[in-house]
Parts: sequence; C-alpha cells; structure tokens
Amino acid sequence: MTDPEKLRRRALDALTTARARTALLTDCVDDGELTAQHSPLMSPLVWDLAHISNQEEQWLWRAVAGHEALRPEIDSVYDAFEHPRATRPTLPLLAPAEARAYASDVRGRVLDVLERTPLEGGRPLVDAAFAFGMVAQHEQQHDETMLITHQLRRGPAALHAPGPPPGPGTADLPAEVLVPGGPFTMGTSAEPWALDNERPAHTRVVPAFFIDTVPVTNGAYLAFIADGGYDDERWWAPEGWAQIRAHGIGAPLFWRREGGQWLRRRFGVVEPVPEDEPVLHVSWYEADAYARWAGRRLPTEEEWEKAARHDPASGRSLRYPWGDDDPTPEHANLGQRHLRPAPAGSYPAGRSPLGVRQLIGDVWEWTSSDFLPYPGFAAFPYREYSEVFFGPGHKVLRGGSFAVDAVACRGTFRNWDLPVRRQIFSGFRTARSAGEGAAV
Ligand code: AVJ
Ligand code: FE
Repeated sequence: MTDPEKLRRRALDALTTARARTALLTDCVDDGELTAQHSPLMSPLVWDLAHISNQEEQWLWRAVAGHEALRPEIDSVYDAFEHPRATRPTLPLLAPAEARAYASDVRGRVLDVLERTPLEGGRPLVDAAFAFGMVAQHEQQHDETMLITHQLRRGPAALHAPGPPPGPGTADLPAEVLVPGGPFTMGTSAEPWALDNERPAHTRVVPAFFIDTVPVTNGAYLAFIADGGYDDERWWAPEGWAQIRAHGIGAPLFWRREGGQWLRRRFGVVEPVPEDEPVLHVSWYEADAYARWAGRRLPTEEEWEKAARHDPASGRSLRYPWGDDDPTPEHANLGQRHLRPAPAGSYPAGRSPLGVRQLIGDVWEWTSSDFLPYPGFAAFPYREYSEVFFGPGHKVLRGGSFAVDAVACRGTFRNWDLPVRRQIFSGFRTARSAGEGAAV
C-alpha cells in the first residue's frame, strides 16, 4: 500500500463510494425532512451533508493543496465542537440545494487536487496520502450517523435493502472460544489510513480468557428480560440503574411488547424481534448488566483485539480476523448492504484463526474499557479527532456494525461513546477469565 498510484486509485474509489452513500441517504427524503431535527440526539441531515464537505474543504482543499477558504463564513456553523447537536437546527444552515451545490463544488476541486498531488513525502500540515483516506473515512462515519438519524425518524420507510443471507446458524458452534494467554501486538504503525488512536503498534500481555463465539442474540437477551433482569439492581452499575429507572427502560431501544410478543421498529418497519440476530441498540449499561446476569463480563478492549487479530500459528496480528485481505461480502456484513445485522453464526469465511465469528460488521461491540491513548500516542492531524475524548467518560466499541463501510473498519479500528447511548448500532459479546466461572 505504499505505491502512490495504488493509493491514489484507492482514495478516488473511497471518496466516490462515500459520496454515493451520502447521496442515497439524503436524496430519499424531501427538503422538509432534510432540515427537520428527528431527534435532539442528532443533527438535521442537511447539517451532516454540509459538514462533510466543509471538513473535506478544510483538509484537502486548504491544508493539503494550500488554497484559501471557499466560504470562510460557514466554518463556524459546521464546527462540531462549537455547536452541540441539539442546537444545530437553530444555526444559519445552508439550504438543501445550497448544501448540495457546495458539496459538488468542493468534490470537483478535491478530485483535481488528488490528480495533481504527490502522495509521497507529505506536506508540512498534513500528510496528503493520509488526508484523503481520513476524509473518506470521515464521510463514511457521518453516513453511519445519518443512518442512525434515519432509524430515529418516524414515518414510512425511506430506505430499502435486501436482508442478509440466512447463514449456517450456531447449532454446530461452541458457545465460547479459549484465547491462550501471552503477548500479542495491539494497534498498528503500518496501516496508511489508520487514525491516530489506533497507533502505534505495541505489545500487550493478555492472560488466557474465553470469549463468546458469536455476539449475544436477541433470543439470549430475551431470557435476561424474562428473568427480570431490568428489575434486579444486582446486575446494574449504579449509573445504569439510575438511567433505566428514570426513563422506564425495560428492553433495547425501538422494542415494544404487544399482545405477548416483542416487536421492534427498524427503519420505518415494525416486525417481530428475530431471536437469532445479534441484539442491537443496547447501552453499555445494558450490555454490562446482561453479562453479570450471565455470570460473565464484557471483554476488555485488548481481549477483543487479541481475539480478532492474534494468529497463534504465526504469532502475528492480522489486519482482520480472516487475514490481511480487505473485506468482501463473504467476510462480513458491512457498508449498509443490509439494513440489519445477519443471524448469529453467519460469515464462516470471516472467522478468526481460533474460530470467533462476526467480530467485524453486524453490530458494534461494547468493551469494558475506557477510551484511552496507547503508549506513544500522538494526536494527528487534529486534537479534536480523539484526544479530547480520552478518559473515563467514554467506553470503547469494536468491530463495526452493518452501517460501517470497509474504509472505516479494521481489526485495529476504535470507536467510542457515552455508556448511556442506545441509538447507535451497538451490541456486545461476553467473556470470562480462563479458570473462572462456568461456561454458559
Ligand atoms: C468516532 C464515531 C465517535 O461521530 O463523533 C465524525 C467520528 N469525528 N466527525 C463521531 C467523527 C468527527 C466520531 N466517532
Ligand atoms: Fe465530523
């Protein structure tokens, strides 16, 4: 991946793929829906649309190519740190037609820059080869954010996609996999588009542990609900107990019980909760409570990454559970190809060397870990990507959901959020230290 022509083609491809998805997410609703705020947790879709292009302008047109701002007056409107999401509808936002015109103006200029910029021997402000990948990932991350907004939006479905293939199920799979103790390489110094928080590669010694072969399913989670899990304070961290009491929470977000049956709303469609699918839209507190109820715990972030990347045969850390090749549809459920996770046990070709499945794609997996810098961390290219979020307030999620594009997904990729969040495409799997507790 150091060949500049290959990087240029990959950047063009990543930018084009991201823009097609942005168009899909913003062309399927009318101007009223684009400018409306569907939830105080989210921006109006038209804010994301122009924010994507404002970042692209700042990093590629200005920082890499050295040009003046195209519209300096709008930078502050699209600065995520100046304006929290709840207040964004009150800003002087570009109207949908203006936002689209701005987006295509910026993209036209940026493609020109991509053609003419040497992708080796980076410029002082930002390394050009990295910057194109960062901008493509940023757009895809906001595409996932916009998909969350679509899920929160009321009214008939605006998005449609085929369901995932049925998959082989879990009958022939062990419930858990033993990951042997010892050192492994966590993080990366080699991936050209890895973000600052994934760097640098370093050695961690991880004691032996067991981890679930597949993510926790709706069926398993229903047993926790049926057993009174939401009414038993023993399982809950104090802040989690306070949250479920204050808001009357008794099931994952978007679920409701009707006539003895659990239903869920999914992108405008109400349907029975499928028992074989990984559970989605749970907070860190719900994941943590379930794990305690099951006599287990959430994996730490380093356990998760060791399960996903460590190859006991070579002692090496792989880019993905299946090896070093980029993801294909046989490996994982990524890229909003389906508007839901695939049944547990799917994608045998995507399993890790030890046999753990669906680590990449389907649902983001909560880990027990706080979001912290790796030893040797250096903020790059701006402190507000990761550094300002480090600390005990944010929990790490790993693996990526069905709404994550391959360009923003690696065995090393780290996501984070507040432990109360449930609108994100979050699920989990459980673990236990070797030699402790009983297999469930
Ligand atoms: C990494 C998903 C937490 O959406 O807040 C987008 C990604 N950073 N624009 C977020 C991000 C700046 C970020 N997350
Ligand atoms: Fe952003």
